[in-house]
Amino acid sequence: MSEALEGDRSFVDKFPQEARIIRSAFLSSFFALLLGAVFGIIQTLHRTDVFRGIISSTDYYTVLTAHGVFLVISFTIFFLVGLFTWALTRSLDRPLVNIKITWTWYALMAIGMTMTGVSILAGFVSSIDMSADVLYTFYAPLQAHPLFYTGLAVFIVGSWIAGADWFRTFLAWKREHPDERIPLQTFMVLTTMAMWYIASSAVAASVLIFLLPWSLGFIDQVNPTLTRTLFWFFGHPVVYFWLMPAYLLWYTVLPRIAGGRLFSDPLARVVFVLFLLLSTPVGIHHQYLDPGIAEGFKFISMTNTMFLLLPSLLTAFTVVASVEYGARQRGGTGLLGWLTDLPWRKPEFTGMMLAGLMFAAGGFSGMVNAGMNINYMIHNTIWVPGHFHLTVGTAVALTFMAATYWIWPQISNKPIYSRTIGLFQVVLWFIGMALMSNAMHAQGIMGVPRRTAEPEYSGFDYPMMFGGFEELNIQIAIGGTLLFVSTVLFLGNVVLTMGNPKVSGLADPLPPAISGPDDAPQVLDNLRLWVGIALTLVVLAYALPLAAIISRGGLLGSGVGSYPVWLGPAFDALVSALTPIADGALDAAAALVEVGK
Ligand code: HAS
Ligand code: CU1
Repeated sequence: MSEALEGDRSFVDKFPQEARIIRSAFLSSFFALLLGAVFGIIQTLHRTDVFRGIISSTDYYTVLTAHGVFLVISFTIFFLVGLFTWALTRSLDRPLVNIKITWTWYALMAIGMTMTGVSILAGFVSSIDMSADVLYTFYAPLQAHPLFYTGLAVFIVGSWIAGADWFRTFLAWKREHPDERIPLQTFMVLTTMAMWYIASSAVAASVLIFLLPWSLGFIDQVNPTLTRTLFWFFGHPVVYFWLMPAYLLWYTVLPRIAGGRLFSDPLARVVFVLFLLLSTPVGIHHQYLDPGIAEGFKFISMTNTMFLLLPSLLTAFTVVASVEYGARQRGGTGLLGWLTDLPWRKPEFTGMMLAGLMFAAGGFSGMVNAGMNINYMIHNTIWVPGHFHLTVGTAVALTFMAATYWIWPQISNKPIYSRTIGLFQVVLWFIGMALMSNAMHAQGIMGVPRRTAEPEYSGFDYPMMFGGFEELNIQIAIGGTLLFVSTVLFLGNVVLTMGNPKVSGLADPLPPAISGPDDAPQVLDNLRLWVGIALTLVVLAYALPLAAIISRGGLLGSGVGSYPVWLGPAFDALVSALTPIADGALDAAAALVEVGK
């Protein structure tokens, strides 16, 4: 198996060109993290009325858009492309097919994100006629400057080329190893990217067909329900696009750090296949309160969402079992006594474990969100930001930071500047997030709205006693401040690490799973089959709702007809060109029938 052949040479010794691109992707990701953190602390202090002197209320939405886009699109996806490049190259034990293509997609993503970022930040400068205060869920009726949408399109195309780069490299490997099972990390990369192609197609269509032409003035209006639905078609699976790299780390790296091995390779494959199948046909669970979508479609989406809990519940089992195996290898005993035999002093271990622990809580608030009737209580309240700061904001972000302490030395040959600061930083994140997200959930149940600069509406009194609105605001402000400090410590540690001298001997090869790929049924590796089923499920879940939305509201909104004006003549021309062909075919068929008689 190529997975086991790494020896003592670190990743950068073996693949210096790939290591460079991975470092670049990580640094882009960390730069976005810095920007996101700055906007995060500004809005926390503003919202909670601790300090409202930095921005005006109207700038709040520019801050919120910058915070969201830089963190959930830029920080996460740049980290993902770096991590996947590492995982694929490492597990196939071969370089990428053409490093020029690799630099091309990286450049496209960087240029695209810069365009989008500039259009958002321009919103702060009143003398520039450009803004993009549309939040990271950029559907109509909010409208951004064309630069925002163009940048996003370029960024997404970059990510598509990245996927193609990895698929091509895999196919080259397959030709050299026709009889081998797909290495686990590569399997995870490929299934995640297959899911991403399906999911991102809808948002690309929404941007290119509707939002960009609308913002350029080519069309006067769009159908808001349609752009919302296309956004959420993408908007739910994108959360697994953030989560699956974290799962890759939990499955393949965390057991190693714990001193053990992955419990079951086949189960890990099943989990990634389930995500490929089920991530997309559930997006309507973000639209339970939208008018214009029939209850029945919402119910189907809810049912699919409940099935989608399965891969995460399987993950909770497999990852904890693998960590327990590691602890017992290190001499751990007892029902829970083994927990004390784990390497809690390692920031990479403690960070990932705390991320997992918080994800258990985030998963439960996700289950609450997913129930149609309970959702009515928490939708559009600050409960929802509470939920996603546990999931993307901790399960994913804290795992990425923790993993950096393990992976960075291997892609640079430089030891981490301070592992003690690293440990302090990950624990600080956990404490900060426990305070902030718990208080957000509690305020949400009181009805405190999300996405609101000053949530104290006049004439509406929130409970003020202990555990009430004011006290929870203090928890949010303290929590948010701790998170900001934690981010600064993380980034400072990375920068100081880059200044360290190079050393050798930092390789940390990954061991094979206890139950290896040969125990997994061959059909699991049949990606064509799974993509086929995934597409079928998407059609089943979305064909009717989309048809209903378009037939009721028109492609471009009511009163504009069901398709753009220029499509009318084009359609007529197509019909008149096809009619003779169809007539000819009918005549031929009739003749054939005659002959057959
Ligand atoms: Fe969610 C809203 C439902 C997971 C992110 N979600 C959001 C939004 C975001 C987001 C960003 O159904 C807001 C969007 C917006 O701006 O409007 N979500 C779910 C469900 C899950 C779920 C059912 N969400 C995620 C993940 C995210 C994420 C993952 C990011 C990465 N979410 C919803 C719904 C809404 C929603 C509704 C709409 C709400 C509304 O009304 O607006 C599930 O996938 C969760 C399954 C997870 C579990 C947990 C398993 C536990 C594990 C831990 C293992 C432990 C370890 C450590 C390793 C069942 C795997 C052990 C440690 C020791 C010490 C022993
Ligand atoms: Cu969702």
